[in-house]
Amino acid sequence: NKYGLAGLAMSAALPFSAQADNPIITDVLTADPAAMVHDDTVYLYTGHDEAEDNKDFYKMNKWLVFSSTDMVNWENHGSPLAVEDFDWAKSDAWASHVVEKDGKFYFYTTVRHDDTKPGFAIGVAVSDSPTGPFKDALGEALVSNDMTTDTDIDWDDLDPAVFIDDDGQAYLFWGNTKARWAKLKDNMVELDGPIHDMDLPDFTEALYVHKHGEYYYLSYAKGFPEKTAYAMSKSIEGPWEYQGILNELAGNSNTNHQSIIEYKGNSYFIYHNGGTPKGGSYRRSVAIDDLHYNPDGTIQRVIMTSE
Ligand code: FUB
Repeated sequence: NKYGLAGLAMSAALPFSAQADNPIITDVLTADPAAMVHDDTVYLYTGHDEAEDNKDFYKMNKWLVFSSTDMVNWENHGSPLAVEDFDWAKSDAWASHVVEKDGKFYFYTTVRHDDTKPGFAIGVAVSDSPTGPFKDALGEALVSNDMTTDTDIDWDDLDPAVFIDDDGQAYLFWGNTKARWAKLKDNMVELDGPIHDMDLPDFTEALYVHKHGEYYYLSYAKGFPEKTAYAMSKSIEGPWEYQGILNELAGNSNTNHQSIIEYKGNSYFIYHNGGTPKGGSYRRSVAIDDLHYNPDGTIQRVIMTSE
């Protein structure tokens, strides 16, 4: 039991949810979780760390997808998409996010552009099934860096997160060092209108947006090594009011990439740590802990569990 004896005593009084021990998947390395609830099932999309050693840098070539209907047992559906599926990309299957619209599934993801453009870019692939296979929707990047301004860096176009509001309008959030957002057109594969910058304290990367009750929540990786911080707003377009730290440093991983969902009446904070034997910053595994809201809409700090 992840809460041990103390947990047994607490569970009589507190609404803890059922879920697997952390890390939730131990037979393959998983990173950068992005979860989607569809048809009463949770689909968990992850990157796949292939580095042999934590002294190496990230070695990531494809994404994986898992599903669960109880947050305890996870079925592995293999790889729905790989870097090689984007003709214009050369490496780095980094963080992604998948959403459903009108029966189609859109897989937004970070890759490194081939040598025709500098640095990272965001691609989008599409499928009729949540488990893929996904196909490149555009044959080119959705967002890529043309390095036209003095402040452009070749790391700034990564870590996409898409939020579809109650009125059907979709928004793309992304960035490293600079936090950005833009509307998406109805076709989900073109930006609609200008790119906006956001000013978030000590922003690093890993933007994620969700809604609960009357509030929108913008969470992100802060500083480095990363903690997860969050801000709240009553409008998806901001302004965002900074609320503080949501999750502390994730064990022995420098990064701490979150996804937040509600499923069967409980809220979950999904992230990665270096929790398997030989785990670390380049050998990460997905973990899940409970997330609790206060009556005023703020979120309690996540209590990370490791067994
Ligand atoms: O997995 C590679 C990168 O590390 C991701 O894009 C970032 O969010 C961080 O988790």
